[in-house]
Amino acid sequence: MLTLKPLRRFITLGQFIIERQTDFPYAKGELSRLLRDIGIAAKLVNREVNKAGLADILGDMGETNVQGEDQKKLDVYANEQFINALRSGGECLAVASEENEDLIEIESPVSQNAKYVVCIDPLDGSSNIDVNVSIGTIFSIYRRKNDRTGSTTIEDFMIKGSEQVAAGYVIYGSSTMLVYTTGKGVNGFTLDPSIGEFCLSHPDMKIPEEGLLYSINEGNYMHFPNGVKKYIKYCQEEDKATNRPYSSRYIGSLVADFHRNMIKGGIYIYPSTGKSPNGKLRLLYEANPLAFIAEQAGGKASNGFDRILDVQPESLHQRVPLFIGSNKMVEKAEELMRTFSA
Ligand code: AHM
Ligand code: MG
Repeated sequence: MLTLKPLRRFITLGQFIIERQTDFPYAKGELSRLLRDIGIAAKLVNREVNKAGLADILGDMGETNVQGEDQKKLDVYANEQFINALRSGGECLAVASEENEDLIEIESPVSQNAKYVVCIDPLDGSSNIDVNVSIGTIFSIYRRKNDRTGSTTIEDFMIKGSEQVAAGYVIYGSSTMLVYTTGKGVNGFTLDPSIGEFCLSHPDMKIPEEGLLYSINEGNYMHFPNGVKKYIKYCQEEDKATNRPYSSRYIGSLVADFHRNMIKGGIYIYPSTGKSPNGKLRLLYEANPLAFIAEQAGGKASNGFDRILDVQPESLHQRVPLFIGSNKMVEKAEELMRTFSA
């Protein structure tokens, strides 16, 4: 008699979201649908990202000079896809995007009862597109305060990161992954191109407490605060007990640097520099969502002194210094910041 081996069950993103729906405080399926909409847009963006290098030979960018124009178009394309998905999904009231100066209010008949606002960097690290290096999407979801009615304003976005209800990123890399949290741990899904589904591949992700990698653009060294200079020296010093020197790894694509450090253990730093006193990265759609994920995975995210998730936003495109990754490494960097850069 033929005995069938039990099939290993694979779980798609859609199934997982539905199974976990009861974890959410409001459990009416709205947040699940919002996450599903983001997953769908991510697949469309992934399809175009994978074709980026073909733009020249296929000529699908028309008569424009593809160099430079091409990567810009992919940014715009990603922005449009995410906004369209959120608009037609009906669960989102307004979007703050890196690509748009002002917030985008969603006025659609299906969004009358929407309760969520979304912050998004549709295609981060886009200068890496034309050299075929990983790029990403980062998103953050808030529930609008109950007592507010009428049109959405900037006020609806001036909420501390600690109040995010969900956050995630998509990495378009050697494979494409979607990683997200709703405050109950972090789960990662890899896109299986043969079936076009994100499948659970990294359940309950954890950042190692300690790591051996540090990621920072050392070209800006001269302009770093003293605390950061001391931390870099600390990473480079020889010490067998703590496995130093650490290795330096910097892709220049935040999602990719963060993702690698989350899996292997490490720290990513974009500090203030002489030129930009608040660093380069944006609080609402870069630092906050990754900080939420880092904490949910057992790591830490700081501006060098304080928890990122406690920073009060004051504008949509506000910048913030970012120290993020393995708990012990961020703690050490904070200690040196307090001692040498307070
Ligand atoms: P972007 O939003 O314009 O793409 O800029 C953000 C990117 C991050 O992905 C990356 O970590 C950082 O900028 C790299 O900046 P730098 O080239 O100054 O090191
Ligand atoms: Mg960005």
